[in-house]
Amino acid sequence: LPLGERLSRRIVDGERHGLEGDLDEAIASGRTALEIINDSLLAGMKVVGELFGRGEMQLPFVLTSAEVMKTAVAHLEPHIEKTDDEGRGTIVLATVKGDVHDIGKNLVDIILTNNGYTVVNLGIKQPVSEILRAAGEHRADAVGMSGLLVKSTVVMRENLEEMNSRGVAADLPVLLGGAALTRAYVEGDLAEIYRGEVRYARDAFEGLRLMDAIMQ
Ligand code: B1M
Repeated sequence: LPLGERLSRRIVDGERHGLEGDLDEAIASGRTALEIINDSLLAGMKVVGELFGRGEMQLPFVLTSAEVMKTAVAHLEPHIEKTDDEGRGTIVLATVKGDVHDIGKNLVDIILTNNGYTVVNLGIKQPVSEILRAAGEHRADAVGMSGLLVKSTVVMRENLEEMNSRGVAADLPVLLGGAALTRAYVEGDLAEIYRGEVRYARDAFEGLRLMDAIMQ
């Protein structure tokens, strides 16, 4: 198999043996770390999601694929382009209550951190109380919530309502991302509810663009 397809295949098969060698070869061939992540690794994760969704892959194998994905991203991280800027702003980032998916959130962390933002990454299954506590403690310029489950879209709405009732919305722009969300839901329905700014980020790069806009 060509190298790109081999890397996708490694994610689907959860095959870690020889992974680092293939990643080094891809870098040496002139592909950037982000191209490798976007074109090969995420393509593999997409197949995993489709197989799982069709009942053709069992959960433990999905978990193994996710672990190989994380190993690959960690191996590539030193190669990801970095700006010299620092202190461009602070964002508190979390996967919402009830949701364990964190690969996308951690990519957002890497992209923002490498572009000069301070990211307070709280991890997974975070209740809104914890997110707001951290936002206060770190004087965050924005809050980013990730969630991949359909029920996480409901949790996000409840979180925004809680932020309204605590009176913090006007000062706390919110970025939302994750596979179960749509732009129409976030920038239509949720924007109507939230008494501050709430925006949808399709991917980590849109998260960066939105953060840049917030800080302007
Ligand atoms: Co789960 N899972 N999973 N899973 N899983 C999905 C989400 C699912 C769509 C699979 C499917 O059925 N086809 C489905 C959800 C269905 C639904 O809600 N309607 C599902 C399910 C059902 C479940 C369980 C309930 C299964 C079970 O237990 N029976 C369970 C949930 C547990 C829980 O959360 N309470 C579960 C568990 C798991 C694993 C633990 C095995 C593993 C996660 C491991 C981990 O993250 N550490 C896992 C995985 C890997 C997936 C799929 C296959 C892949 C997700 C992924 O990492 N994608 C997923 C299928 C899919 O998404 N279609 C699936 C790659 C990642 C880079 O993409 O996170 O979307 P993503 O991030 C993108 C953008 O969305 C965006 O940027 C990234 C790209 O640049 N983005 C942001 C994300 N967050 C952002 C935040 C931002 C900005 C952009 O700003 C704040």
